[in-house]
Amino acid sequence: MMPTSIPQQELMEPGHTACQGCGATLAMRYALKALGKKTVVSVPASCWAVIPGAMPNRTLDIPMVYTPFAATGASISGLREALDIRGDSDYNVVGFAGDGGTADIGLQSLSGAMERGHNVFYIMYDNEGYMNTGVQRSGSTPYGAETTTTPVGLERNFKKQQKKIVADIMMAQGVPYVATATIAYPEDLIRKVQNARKITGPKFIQILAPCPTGWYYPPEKTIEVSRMAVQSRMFLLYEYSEGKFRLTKPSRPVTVKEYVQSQKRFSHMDENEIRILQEEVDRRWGELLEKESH
Ligand SMILES: Cc1ncc(C[n+]2csc(CCOP(=O)(O)OP(=O)(O)O)c2C)c(N)n1
Repeated sequence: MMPTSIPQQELMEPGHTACQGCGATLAMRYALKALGKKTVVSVPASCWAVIPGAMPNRTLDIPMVYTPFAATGASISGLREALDIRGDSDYNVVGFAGDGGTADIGLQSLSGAMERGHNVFYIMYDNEGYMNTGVQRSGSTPYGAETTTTPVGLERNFKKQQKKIVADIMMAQGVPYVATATIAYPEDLIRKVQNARKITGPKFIQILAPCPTGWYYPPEKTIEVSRMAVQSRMFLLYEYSEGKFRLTKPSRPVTVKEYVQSQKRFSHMDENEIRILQEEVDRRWGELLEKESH
């Protein structure tokens, strides 16, 4: 049973084609609960372009537009303006894109849509890699992770760059509503989408969506891994609304070491590499605490 604060309406049906334990399916399911039936979703090339299934099957009880990989921001801009001209201003227009489609190839299109101030939602489901095409690294992949384009092997060629955090970029750009969420905390996720609905203008939400296939952990551990990401502060939950910033403090903190040990993508990391990751986590935590105090 869902807690009563969570809308009972289901706009995602069973029978999708996602992997077992897919975090991205829950991200969509919870987001749609908060958005409601009057919603149009634009999805670029990604896992979510495949999850609804091939015609005549479908998984979503709302209209969905398939969009070129780089064009989610442009697509939702056009959908919004067209719906407004038609008098359908009460529809939510939502871009729902992966981290590759957001942090990398779609960033200019996203930034443009936000800057023009369209009344749209952009939801980035962050599985920290290009998962649909076989687990390649993205800008949003964390430091230390092994992917198929950062294979460890003898040269220890894991990802050497720190995670690019798109939500932080959106705050820096002055987007009126920016939040992060993850599927282990559905009430928080749904409340944030509901809060975003109160704002007329661009809204950006980044949802961490663990991926058993690409992070190499057993599928039944998805919620646990999602929770540990928050408790280890590897993924920080925050809400930035019209200039006010609020950071969630982990209730049962765990170390970055405990978090990385839960997934095989980090299994090659030595003490020094884990320390580099922990230091970055501590640095960013300090930075965001400081931001909250202003
Ligand atoms: C212009 C262009 N380049 C490459 C592709 C191939 N492609 C399709 S999905 C995808 C990966 C998407 O990654 P992400 O946005 O992170 O979503 P995920 O697959 O993880 O859900 C790629 C590279 C494409 N469809 N179009």
